[in-house]
Amino acid sequence: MIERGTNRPPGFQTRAIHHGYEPKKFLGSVAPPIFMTSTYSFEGIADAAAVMAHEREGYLYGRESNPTQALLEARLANLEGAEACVVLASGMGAVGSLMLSLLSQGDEVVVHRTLYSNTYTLSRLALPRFGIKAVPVDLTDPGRLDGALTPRTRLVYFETPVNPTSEVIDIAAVARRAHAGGARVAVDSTFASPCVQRPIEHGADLVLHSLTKYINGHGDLLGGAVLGDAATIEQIRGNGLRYITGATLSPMAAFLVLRGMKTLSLRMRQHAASAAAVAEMLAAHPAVAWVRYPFLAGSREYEVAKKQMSLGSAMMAFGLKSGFAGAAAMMDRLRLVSRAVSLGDAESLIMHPASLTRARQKVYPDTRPAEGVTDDLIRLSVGLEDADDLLDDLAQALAAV
Ligand code: 7XF
Repeated sequence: MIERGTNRPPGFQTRAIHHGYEPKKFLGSVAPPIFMTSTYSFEGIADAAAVMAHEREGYLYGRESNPTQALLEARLANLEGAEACVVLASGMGAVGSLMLSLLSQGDEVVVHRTLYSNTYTLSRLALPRFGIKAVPVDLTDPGRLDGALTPRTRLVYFETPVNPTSEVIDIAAVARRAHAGGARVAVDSTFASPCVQRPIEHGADLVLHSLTKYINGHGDLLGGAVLGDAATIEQIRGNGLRYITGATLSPMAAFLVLRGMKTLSLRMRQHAASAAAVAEMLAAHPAVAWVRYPFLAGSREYEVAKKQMSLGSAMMAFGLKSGFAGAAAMMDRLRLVSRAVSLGDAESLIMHPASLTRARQKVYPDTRPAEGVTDDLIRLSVGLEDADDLLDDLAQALAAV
């Protein structure tokens, strides 16, 4: 029998609903207010000076901070186990603000060879324009990091699980090696959410999220976050957000993310249960050549994932024996699963990166598939529909190929 008392710290789900908010400070309002303001007034010049010097709590201007954002930041930091958080207008707003705040001309950043397509493009095309060298390494083998680190390496940057391959990277093993070489580690944990994986507990210095995905969970806004130690987060807010990107999250979006987060652990449990059923069905299907899902028993991913993820989340990659053409044919037959980019929504979403990349090249000739993204790769974000309905839809679409 567990003794009930008042000393036990509240659990994840309780904190996702309550942390950082006291209704009595806001006329008893159980839902937090949305502060729709671009600027803040002061009693006098001395008062303004006190706020600017962080001697009294207060706000100056909406590009830098807002009380609704501040609540979201406090709650996300608490859930992630980070000292501080800054929220931004999108996941790319977070990636760009982080890179441009922490890296300077002559610096090097080691990146996993496969990244979300626009982070990949940032590392390949944008950072070199500013004299920052991005060095791609296959971090699924953490030992490869040693040969890539130089005295100029400031940062080791990767996603886990990786977009779109669903590879899993050993956070603790990479962090040990990076720290020994004097570099910091930033992990984009978007595919997992803090409910499933908290990279700081495994040695990462900084964590990024696209709030657009699981954390908001309802596919109705864009947002991003960077979490870590207070000094670095202040640097990203004070440089990146304030005068480099200006990528501010709107107060309305901050409110909606707070609302979505109340059900984060409920959703992740359902996402993961359905995804496991789908991954097993795909792995056993005669038309399917391969499946990668972090919690697929017996896989390389699972050996690493079980050390750092409490659930498998719901992102998977698979390929059909009929390759590129088969992927297109199968996807066109789906009735319930939506053909759409993005992930982590209530709706199941499926995409085929190779055909999207080919189409994009007509408008952006510089577009390249990230290394490791094969022509046959199909990426599936398993949603919250009844698992049986998803299994039926996938089975009927696969039956024809
Ligand atoms: O700027 P966004 O909120 O869309 O976030 C960018 C981003 C950053 N990191 C990861 C691991 C991501 O997956 C994303 C966005 N990915 C979506 C996707 O892969 O479908 C974007 C649709 S093109």
